[in-house]
Amino acid sequence: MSRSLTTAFALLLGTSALPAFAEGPTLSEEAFEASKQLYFEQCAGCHGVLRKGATGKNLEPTWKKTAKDGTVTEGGTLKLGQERLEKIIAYGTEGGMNNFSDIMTEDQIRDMATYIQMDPPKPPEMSLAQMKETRKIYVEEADYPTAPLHGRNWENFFVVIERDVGKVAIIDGDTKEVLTHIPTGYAVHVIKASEHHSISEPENPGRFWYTMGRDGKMTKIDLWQTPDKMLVSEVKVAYDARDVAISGDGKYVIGGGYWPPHFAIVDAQTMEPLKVVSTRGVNVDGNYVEEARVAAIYTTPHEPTWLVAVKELGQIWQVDYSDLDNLRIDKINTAKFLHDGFFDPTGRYFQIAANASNKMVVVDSKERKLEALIDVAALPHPGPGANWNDPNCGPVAGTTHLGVGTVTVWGNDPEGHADNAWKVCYEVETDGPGLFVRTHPNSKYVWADQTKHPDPEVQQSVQVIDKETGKIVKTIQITEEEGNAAVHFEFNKDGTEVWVSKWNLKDSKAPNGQIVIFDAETLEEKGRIDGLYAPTGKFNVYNRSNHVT
Ligand code: DHE
Repeated sequence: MSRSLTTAFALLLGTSALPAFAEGPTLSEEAFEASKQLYFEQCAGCHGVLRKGATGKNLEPTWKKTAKDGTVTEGGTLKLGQERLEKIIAYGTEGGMNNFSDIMTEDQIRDMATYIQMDPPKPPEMSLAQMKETRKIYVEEADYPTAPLHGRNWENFFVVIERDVGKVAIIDGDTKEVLTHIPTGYAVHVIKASEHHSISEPENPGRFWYTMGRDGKMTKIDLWQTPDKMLVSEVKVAYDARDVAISGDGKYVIGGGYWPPHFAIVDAQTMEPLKVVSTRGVNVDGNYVEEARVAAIYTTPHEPTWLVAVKELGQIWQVDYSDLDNLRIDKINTAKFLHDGFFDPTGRYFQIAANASNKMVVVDSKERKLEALIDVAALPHPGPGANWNDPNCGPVAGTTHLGVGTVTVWGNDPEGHADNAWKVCYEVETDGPGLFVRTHPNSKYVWADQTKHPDPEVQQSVQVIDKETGKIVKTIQITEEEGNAAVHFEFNKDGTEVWVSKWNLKDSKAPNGQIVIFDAETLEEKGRIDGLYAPTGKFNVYNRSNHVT
């Protein structure tokens, strides 16, 4: 790990001294610091830096919870004890937690089990002034080209996350050439483009891309530049973050923090931070939440707003960017814990997973209100999501689940098919729990991965569902190489190809990852793009800037 990255983590993780214990589990200072860093890298995303739990369980030494109906429950890692905790970390759980025996050494597992029985250190805050100091400009605005500097079909470029080396690759979707590997934040999570918008849209939607690293670093990429100059600027808006979005008019970028729990609004042209808003608050159950993290953020296609999912509050905040000084935020009560979502084909309804509630939440961005809650299977996780037409239910959408091998499909056309709207149309049983589902309007099929299944053979294969019959028509083994998983899909611009990542989880800093390309019609493999570093998410320029889901 680089020195600057280590410093960034040290900052995130706080400098509080080793908690003193009269009795009870304890670690040497060195082991405590190492576990603190490993916890951030591997555990904090699901369990939270303060360990109060979200996608994963609460990991405080002791906790007491009061439900809405007044029922009190108690628990904690101290109660579970060293031996049980080591087993859970090593082998995972049936509830969807990964096994870490492949990722952590035995000593690391032992120390982690002890670390989580000690009080969590609290990380520092980040002010607007601190964000401003981190801004870097690599290409001056005056040097932005007025037309693409390469003769390539940039609307069919793919922007690909190379997770473990902190880079994104730009791949020409026509020629399959990897044009460049751009340095970004650590383990970029989401990348978004400027998009078409019905009220006021940016010039050349899809030209500028903004990445969000897990370390809160946002980078701006210009696809009209020559590959060596595509990185134009960057700024850090948090210590730990996941999502980013651009305003419909292309003027602002919003970045959401896991820690500090806030969102920051940045000038999309200059990357100058303009405003920071805390997301701490009172959740849908009436309890104050300090670690109220920002999960998905989306631009609403027909309103001058963003939807900001405040995970632990169970609220979607509809943030109106038309007047930053008098920021209007409509706080929409939904369900916990909000995670990932996607719009319906009209761009009015936002469908997002509340994974701890086993529900899909639907928000009406026109009325700025909750539209529906749909009961689905355990831990829904749609990723980019999929919308299509079903012969019986009309327009539908689907999600994979982290907890179970099921794709749930629901009606999503309240205007044309009111009887089916926001009701489950059917479920498809897959071989294993997955992370991502995806389709394209020109394709007959919906693709689902099974990355969360502990059995390598299942984890390495994906399943294809026929939109007409709702049945699985093909299971495709992407790889049989040990330590590799198949993950995430993206179609090319015209929907004739499906790109799947082969992600080497064990040796993730080497250029041994691949993108495997399939013919979207015949489902036959067309070829592989080699030389990629831990490729995970892939984003096609045309599809993402034109709301093709
Ligand atoms: Fe993700 C999207 C959070 C683990 C790859 N992930 C998102 C989004 C959030 C999120 C909030 C945005 C959703 C949206 O825009 O609708 N992800 C988290 C976590 O908190 C979690 C559970 C644990 C963590 O520590 O981060 C987590 N995610 C993972 C992974 O393990 C994956 C497979 C690899 C990785 O990078 O760690 C992963 N997440 C992705 C990808 C997307 C994503 C590729 C974008 C999907 C898309 O096509 O839009």
